[in-house]
Amino acid sequence: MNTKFETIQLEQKGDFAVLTISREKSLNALNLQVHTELHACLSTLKNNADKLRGLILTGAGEKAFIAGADIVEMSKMSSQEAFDFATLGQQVSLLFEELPFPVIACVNGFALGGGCEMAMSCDFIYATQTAMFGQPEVKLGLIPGFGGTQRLAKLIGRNKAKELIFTGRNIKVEEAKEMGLVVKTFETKDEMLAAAVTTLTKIGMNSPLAVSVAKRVMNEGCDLTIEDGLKVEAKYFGEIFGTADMIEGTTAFLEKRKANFNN
Ligand code: DAK
Repeated sequence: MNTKFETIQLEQKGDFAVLTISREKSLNALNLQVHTELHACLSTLKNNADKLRGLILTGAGEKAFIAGADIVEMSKMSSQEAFDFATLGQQVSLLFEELPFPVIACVNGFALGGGCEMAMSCDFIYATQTAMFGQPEVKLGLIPGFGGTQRLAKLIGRNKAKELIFTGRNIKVEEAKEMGLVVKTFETKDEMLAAAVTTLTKIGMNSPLAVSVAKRVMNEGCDLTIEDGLKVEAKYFGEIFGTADMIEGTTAFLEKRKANFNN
């Protein structure tokens, strides 16, 4: 896998990888280069998915996860460049959802605008006590453009999302957790990263196929009516039947041993 990038770092640790946005001087703001490199990196991970069981997304340093789209760069964009930038950003957010293994956003410090949106395109969010979330785009005469109007409403409910997006206010980690945006909080970044590895290790002991199918069904089905969502669930439930992982999992249960999904 090509892991040589300038604005991001990909570090593989056994079955897992840690992807770090590395523009610490600009609080890891997302410019075109970050998006271009993320797109290349995530496409490679998607095409080599059999080599990984999970991904952690975080920001370099202690102060920010991602402080949003790069306002300096964005302010100079033409309408066409803004459209291309938004399209690439949206493709990146979809790539996180399409990866066939879990992705945990580990939020340290500011996750604003495009940063909050990037975290929401991961499967779930861990955060430190210093984390701060917000969609301040309306303060800049913009609206969220990397899926924030959609994903935030789906995650915390439309009314709460409207209140956050219309006011553009930042929220501290306690409120983000209370709203269901954040799953777990930690004192330090190191503690959070270690916990994310522990969680991915636990998930990694389950059937990788079943985890990836569960992710796909939930991403595809959760926005449908309950009837249509159940149809998606039944379709994939049928497809997973008779697979090597299903046979190993059920056989191990009957033989009173731990399943080994590595074969
Ligand atoms: N972009 C570029 N540089 C940034 C930045 C950003 N988003 N955020 C911070 N920086 C830079 C600062 O300019 C400063 O640089 P120097 O002056 O040192 O060169 C450095 O990072 C440190 O920041 P501060 O000095 O401001 O640090 P403070 O602790 O005082 O404040 C802060 C931290 C996070 C509260 C503050 O920096 C801040 O408010 N930053 C902006 C946060 C923000 O508004 N984020 C949302 C950006 S808008 C779209 C698709 C997507 C989007 C839009 C459209 N399409 C559909 C077209 C997404 C939009 C956004 O994300």
